[in-house]
Amino acid sequence: MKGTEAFQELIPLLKDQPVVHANGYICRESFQLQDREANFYMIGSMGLASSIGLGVALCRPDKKVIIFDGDGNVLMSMGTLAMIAATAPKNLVHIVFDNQVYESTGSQRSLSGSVPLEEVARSSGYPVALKVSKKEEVKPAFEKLMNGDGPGFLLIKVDPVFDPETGRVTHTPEEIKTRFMNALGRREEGSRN
Ligand SMILES: Cc1ncc(C[n+]2csc(CCOP(=O)(O)OP(=O)(O)O)c2C)c(N)n1
Ligand SMILES: [Mg+2]
Repeated sequence: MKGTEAFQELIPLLKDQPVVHANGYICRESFQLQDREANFYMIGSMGLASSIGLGVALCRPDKKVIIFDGDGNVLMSMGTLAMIAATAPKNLVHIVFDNQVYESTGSQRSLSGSVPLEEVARSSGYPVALKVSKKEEVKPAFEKLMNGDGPGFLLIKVDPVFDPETGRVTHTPEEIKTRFMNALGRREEGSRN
């Protein structure tokens, strides 16, 4: 499955959930397919989508929060897997597009070919950690995580074939932040924190 195909499977399944994106092609693909106010694009620093997503999930237990991550991003911030597992927000779904390379910077090989990230997540303490590699497996795995208690982890194995013609996110960081905060809106009555 191509990386783009994995996004094409997932994006139509989104409703109004906040989705925090890792940098590079993860942002670019999602932005091209469907820009959403509830998308937070981390267009700068690598490795931080998971900790931003964790923060949003802890602050907003009334919402299911989704992270779109990359293998290089996860490997860079592996400690965040432990932090997510230890804080254990039930409303967090962590999805990793694993193409086994740092594709956004020229397809240098990452370590995810020999380090099974779903096993790292499972042994860190994520209650559910799934791995899929076929297009038709993406939707059922995503729905299982969305319908159950998290934190849930989904590793999607994809071929390293993002299209370099895919445009970049055109919003400024300030616009991204303001839109995202507006989309999150008010906390519902009775929510914690
Ligand atoms: C702190 C930091 N280091 C390096 C970079 C450069 N950089 C941007 S995207 C990227 C690769 C990300 O790899 P991965 O998460 O596997 O996503 P892919 O590009 O393969 O979709 C790198 C090295 C950066 N933006 N920030
Ligand atoms: Mg990658």
